[in-house]
Amino acid sequence: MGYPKDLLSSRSIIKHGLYALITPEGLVNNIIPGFENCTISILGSPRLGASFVDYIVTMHEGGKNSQGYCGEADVETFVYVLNGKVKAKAGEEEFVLEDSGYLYCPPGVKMYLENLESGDSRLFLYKQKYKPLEGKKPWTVSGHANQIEFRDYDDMHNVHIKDLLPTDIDFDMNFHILSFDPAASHPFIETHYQEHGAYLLSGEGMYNLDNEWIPVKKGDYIFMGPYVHQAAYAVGREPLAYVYSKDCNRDAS
Ligand code: UGY
Ligand code: MN
Repeated sequence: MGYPKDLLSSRSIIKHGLYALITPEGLVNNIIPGFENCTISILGSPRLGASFVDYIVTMHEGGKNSQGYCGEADVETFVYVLNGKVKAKAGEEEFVLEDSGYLYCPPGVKMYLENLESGDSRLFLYKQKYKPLEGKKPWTVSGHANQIEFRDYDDMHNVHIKDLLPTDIDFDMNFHILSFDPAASHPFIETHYQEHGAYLLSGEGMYNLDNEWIPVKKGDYIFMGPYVHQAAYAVGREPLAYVYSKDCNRDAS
């Protein structure tokens, strides 16, 4: 995307272990072995204090990862298509993902991606070490978020949420989309054990991080570490919406 890059300003804020706002102007290209014809930036990672890794991936024409991504016995992966069209495989199972399409690969299953566009496709990619639970095993999940109905968030009619993965105890995390109508807000400032990595899909707003109100907008990425104060309200004419991960279904450790 054509974000202006200059030496005079940056909206990014980095507080290791606590939170980070990573804006698109400062992103650089990172080579990830196995990805061909792709421009990739690592966002949240253990170096920032996250227990997961998030990436923004631009797959150019012919972009693919022929050897497959991850597949280790204890690593789960998730991909969300921001725009474009990709062939995505979980092992041998094949899916075609267009805008808002996503795929979750359980531990031990490699993720294969191939751009089907003659231009670019843009993806939000995630991996995390899976926390096992005796007798339980998550499974491959795919869908398109824009085919899932929103429900009211916390009994509020102007804030909406949808879950992208099953809520079964087998899963140790979920991806959600949270959307605030213009002027809507969280009902309170949250402080909780779980972490988030959030990619802003639309709109503009103010985000409270560690009790500071910070302007944010479409294209920004936010890492929220455990317990950090967090809340948002939308400004402007479009809903403020983001896709984000949240760990769940496991005891504190
Ligand atoms: O699910 C959540 O914890 C979510 N409400 N957090 C957030 O939007 N920062
Ligand atoms: Mn939260």
